[in-house]
Amino acid sequence: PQTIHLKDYTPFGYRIDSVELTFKLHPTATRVISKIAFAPNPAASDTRFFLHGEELELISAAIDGAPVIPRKVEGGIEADVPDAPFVWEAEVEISPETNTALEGLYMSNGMYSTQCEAEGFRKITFYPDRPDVMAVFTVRIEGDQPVLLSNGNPVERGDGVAVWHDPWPKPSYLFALVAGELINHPDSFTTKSGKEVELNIWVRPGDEDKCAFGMEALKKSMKWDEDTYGREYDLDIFNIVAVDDFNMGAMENKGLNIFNSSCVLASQATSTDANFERIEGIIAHEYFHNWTGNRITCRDWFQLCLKEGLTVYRDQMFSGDMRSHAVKRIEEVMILRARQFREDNGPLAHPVRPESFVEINNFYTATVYEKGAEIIGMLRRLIGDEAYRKGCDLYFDRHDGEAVTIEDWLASFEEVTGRDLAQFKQWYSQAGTPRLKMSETWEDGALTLNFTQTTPPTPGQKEKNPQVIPIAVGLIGPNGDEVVPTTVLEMTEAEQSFTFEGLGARPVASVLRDFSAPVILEREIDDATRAFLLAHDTDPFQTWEMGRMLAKDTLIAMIVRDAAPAPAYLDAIRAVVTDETQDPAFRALVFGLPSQDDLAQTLFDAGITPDPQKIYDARESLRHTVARHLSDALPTLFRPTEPGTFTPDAEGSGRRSLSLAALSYLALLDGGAAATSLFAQADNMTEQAGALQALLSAGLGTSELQAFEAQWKDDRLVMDKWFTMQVASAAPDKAAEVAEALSHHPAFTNKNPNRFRAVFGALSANHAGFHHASGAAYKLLADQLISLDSLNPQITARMSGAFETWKRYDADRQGMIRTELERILATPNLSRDTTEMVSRILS
Ligand code: BAL
Ligand code: ZN
Repeated sequence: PQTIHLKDYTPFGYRIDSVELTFKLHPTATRVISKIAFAPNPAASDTRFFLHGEELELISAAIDGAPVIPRKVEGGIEADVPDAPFVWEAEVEISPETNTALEGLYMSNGMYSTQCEAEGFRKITFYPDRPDVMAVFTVRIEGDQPVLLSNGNPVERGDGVAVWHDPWPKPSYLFALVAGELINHPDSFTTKSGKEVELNIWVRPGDEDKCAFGMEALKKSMKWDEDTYGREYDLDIFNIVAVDDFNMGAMENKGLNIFNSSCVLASQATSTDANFERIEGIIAHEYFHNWTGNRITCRDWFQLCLKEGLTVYRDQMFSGDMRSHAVKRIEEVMILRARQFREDNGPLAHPVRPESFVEINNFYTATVYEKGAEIIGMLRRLIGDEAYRKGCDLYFDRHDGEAVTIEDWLASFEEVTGRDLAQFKQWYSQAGTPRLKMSETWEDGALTLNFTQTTPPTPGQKEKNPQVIPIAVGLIGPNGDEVVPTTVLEMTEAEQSFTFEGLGARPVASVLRDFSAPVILEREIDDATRAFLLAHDTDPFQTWEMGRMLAKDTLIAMIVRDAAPAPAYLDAIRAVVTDETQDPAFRALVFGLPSQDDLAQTLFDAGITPDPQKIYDARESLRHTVARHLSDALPTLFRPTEPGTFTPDAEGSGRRSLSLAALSYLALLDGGAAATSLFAQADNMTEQAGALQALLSAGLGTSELQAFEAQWKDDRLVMDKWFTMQVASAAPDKAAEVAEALSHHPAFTNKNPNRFRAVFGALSANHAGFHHASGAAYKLLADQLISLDSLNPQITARMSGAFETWKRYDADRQGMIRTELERILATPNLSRDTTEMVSRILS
């Protein structure tokens, strides 16, 4: 397969003045008729007329009305065209029903849906399928489905036909079409300039009672983007459609967002608090793309972070405003460390703006998304809120309707601040997580913080330069009062010191407040100082971090030295979780233990080969110790929601997360009595599933599992939870067996990405089970990936990332994983997606 390089970018030789598409829908023989007005692009030197096209049967083509036979070339067609404006017409046939890759136009439960990002439009018709070619589309859909949707505003609706016109120029990856028997949940929104917008969430019959929460989230997002970024919606209608078979979470197609049903359908009975929070965030994310992605898009796919990092940052801020910034920030850091740091530490490490790719679908990564968002947060921290908003305004004004680059984005901020952002730009080009080492000196009332930064080598990048690191610091006096409030130190050198003078007594430094940069802070700090900061720091991230460090050190000592759990940890955790003055959601986060994967990486970083079984045993042992240590407090902390009072907001969700955290410990002490009774009484999925989870993780719950299946067998999304919970809670020596058995369950299918992930995503997330010494889980996952690849390469490639940490482990495990990866790679006709991923993992 061909490698594509950022440095080779050249503009397309033609611009497009208009696109007219007609779809004559048929499950196996849909006809797509295109009429596209091209004109030579004066800014381009390459005049080759190449149109992408894959899996298309060409019926006819014409240029300015004269039939032509285009030349077939790799990935598409070529034709000789006039050196003046001309009209290209083509008719192609495609087969949505047999499209299991879920890219292009496909069928899901009898409805037609599309997914075009990144390069799916080329499976719909011949077209310059690249983000820098923006055009105005008119779409006619002919089909006997009652609902026929596309982008933009409706212009005609008749029997078996609908015409849509999108006045805003867009790249082909934002094209969408939906046709099916759907029911809408309607509403409306009046924009700040008084424009009335029709809103709809379209779902399959039976799901109409699961739309209200998503609709409220959409209206809040529309208002928030007006208030916070001055961005108003720009069409007469905004449609969201829920689709069961979908590779991603959701897609921001202009005016017609298509959602994985798991990311939009919500109800008290079927969705957990975590589902509600995620749905609110994803609805916001896709809506915010209307400006950051759609009105201003990416010049090429190397700039993916331009829209994704920025839009993730925007949805994070939105969720913080809707819920709690403190809790949200801690959750973001947990995700960043679990996914992005893990990626940065292994063979798949890549810059936020990669320099080459074989298959762009493999770069929708935690690095592009989450680290991309961290970069925006750092930029804002460095320049301040006011300059950030001014820079955004300038960016929107200057580039509306354009396809741009990271350089264009940064130039707006350089202009409003007068700063040179050249060094800052390295965050986009340099892969790897910087290690920030800190030491302190105290002399004559002055505290000096000495920092050094290094970034380890990553694939293709041996040498690293110093980054610009904003380090938010506060100082806490010996009596627990804050003597210096949060100050942002700007580190630009490999080694740099910062002094705070005029201090009466030696304070304790609270460093990297709010996780002000995506780095690993290495600092000599004893348990007493951690406990002090845990009790007195004004920064919620730091207090949580101190608790997490205490937990981690305790676990590492238990794993490495068979030590007993540290009293400092047990006392600290008791103090926080029983402190009624603190937010229950925050207390629940402090209650949580570091993941087994996190512990494995920590051991590896310390030069110790992680033993997954030992990690599992130590964590289980600590769970039992914590349960006994808090046995008096657990019954009070476990506070089920009063029947009939459930609300899916931050307050209710925080209360339940603390209560369920307590329940999972309680289940280790009371033989599952409290969890069994909650399972029977809960009137919401958070507590029903939470109770079942508590039982399963205490080795109980067999009859509840059966009852859960009997109750929910007809609800696909709830059944995904049923599949996941069993694999996630299986003992290390049983995980592969459980996953294998579930793969033969009549409700298992590898054609539905959610169901496949429910079982095999859970298997790879069950650390001790996946890495069990037998190698059974490695082999099972490889077997599954091999059979999935010919159906759905995107999901196969993504899930092969389960093996990305393989070099952490002992020689036996490495040998077994290598065998499986090589077996996958040797599969005849393996997709480009999976070939690239597995080759990178092996390299
Ligand atoms: N653009 C792909 C899905 C998302 O990030 O919104
Ligand atoms: Zn996005």
